[in-house]
Amino acid sequence: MQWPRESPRRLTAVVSLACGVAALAVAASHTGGATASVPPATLVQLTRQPAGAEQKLLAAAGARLVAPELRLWRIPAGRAPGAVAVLRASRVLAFAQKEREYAVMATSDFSDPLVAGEWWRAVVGVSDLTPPGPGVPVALVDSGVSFGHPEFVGRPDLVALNPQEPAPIGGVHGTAVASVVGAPVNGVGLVGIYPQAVLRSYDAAIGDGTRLASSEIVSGILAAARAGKSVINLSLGADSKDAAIERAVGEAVRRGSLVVAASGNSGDAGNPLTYPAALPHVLTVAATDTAGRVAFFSSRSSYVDLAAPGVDIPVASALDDGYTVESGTSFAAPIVSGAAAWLWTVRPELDAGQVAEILRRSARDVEPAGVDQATGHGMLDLPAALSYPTPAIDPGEPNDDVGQARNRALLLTTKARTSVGTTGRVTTYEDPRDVLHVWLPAGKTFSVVATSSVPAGLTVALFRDSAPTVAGQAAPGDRVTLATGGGTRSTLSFRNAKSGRWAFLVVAPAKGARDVDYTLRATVR
Ligand SMILES: [Ca+2]
Ligand SMILES: [Ca+2]
Ligand SMILES: [Ca+2]
Ligand SMILES: [Ca+2]
Repeated sequence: MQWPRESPRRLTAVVSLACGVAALAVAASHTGGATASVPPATLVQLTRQPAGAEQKLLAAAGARLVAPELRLWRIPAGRAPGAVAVLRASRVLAFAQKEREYAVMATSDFSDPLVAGEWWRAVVGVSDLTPPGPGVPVALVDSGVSFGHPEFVGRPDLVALNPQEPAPIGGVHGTAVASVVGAPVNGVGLVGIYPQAVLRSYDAAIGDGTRLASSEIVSGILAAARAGKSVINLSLGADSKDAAIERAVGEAVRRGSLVVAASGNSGDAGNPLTYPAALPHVLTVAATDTAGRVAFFSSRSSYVDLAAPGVDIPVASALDDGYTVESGTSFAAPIVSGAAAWLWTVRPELDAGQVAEILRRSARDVEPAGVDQATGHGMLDLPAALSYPTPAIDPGEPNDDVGQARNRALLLTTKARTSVGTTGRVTTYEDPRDVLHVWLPAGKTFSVVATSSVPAGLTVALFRDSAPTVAGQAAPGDRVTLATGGGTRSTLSFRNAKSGRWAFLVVAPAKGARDVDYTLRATVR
């Protein structure tokens, strides 16, 4: 289901979307056309004070001395090429460049008339921030975007990943979600959390635009993932696990994208686990209301990572090219997706896992205290995220079972590499274990020392290479040995009396531990 409230819940492989209603009537008006462009002047810096002939040349070209201490001159467009050529020939030119135009960096004075109603802006801390220019994209796998809506017509950096089903039926939900992420500062309607976001839209809706098939969602996630790293927003869900979507999410994570999903709107309707919200490696977003409380409909589970506003959110409406107000975790997720893309754009050295971890850890705790099933780590706090320290890298995800580790050759030690250190992180619900291939040479002792960020935080074990799984159903006989230790340090040691062979090293949170950062060193002697 897509996640506004009034939708009928669907428990089948078809995932549905729907929109709440309540029109917020607004007359959208276009701003004036672009001003005619004037050819830019040229700025030149001289290597020394100009001699007499050069002074005459500059005067004849209408040049103006901009900064005497820099010997920097501004030459009007028409005369510049000739003057620059002469100065260059005289070896007196340090550089020449076109005059550039810079945008003002004003914030909070958007003239877009509905901004005053966007109560959520202050809650997540963006009211006083200057959003960045285009950067890491937000990919929407949804019902398509109405490219003709006043917020999107002519908008730069809006890319269709497949043909978009036209309004009025298709595209209603997708257009609303897109506006929450990236409605531009254009004097019209709303402003999204990241107004210059690069938006990519995959229309995964069938027919009336309120139901999404697994295959279409998979195609959308993969199209987004193939296009390069992005934040993939999934404001959709169903309450049965879907192996196809799980694989697609895994592939998107492998390719370096961050997947964000709405937690679901069934909090007051039996609160079933919903997917993809309850898949590992998905940043799961709950919804709060205008009073800062968890929305009654917001689905609760241990998979919830953080919360964002999701009640009475002003959005663009594809039905009438106007605006409306919507509620649902569908509209909380894109606030987080836009925030993630913003953070990633200004801190491009982060990987997807680090972006997710920063958003979780920097979230503002809300009632009840501590990590909880309603809001996870708490309310999205973008200013806190932007300055949050960089967490350790957790390489090679997803690597949660032997299949992923085997297929991707996630090697820790090899025949040639017998001493290796790495960092990582395991999180009970988001990243239940890290599985790495290790080489056990004949007659040698393989050892691991693992240090965890919390006391007794880790289970470290060695499994046979033939083990079909190391998850809950693993056969006891497949486990070769288990680490021992107390405090924050676990040690594992195994002497291989047989011929050289591969094995799997498995790192998981110990019972009772939840978020564990670790460092690990493996050696062979
Ligand atoms: Ca706008
Ligand atoms: Ca999650
Ligand atoms: Ca990990
Ligand atoms: Ca893992």
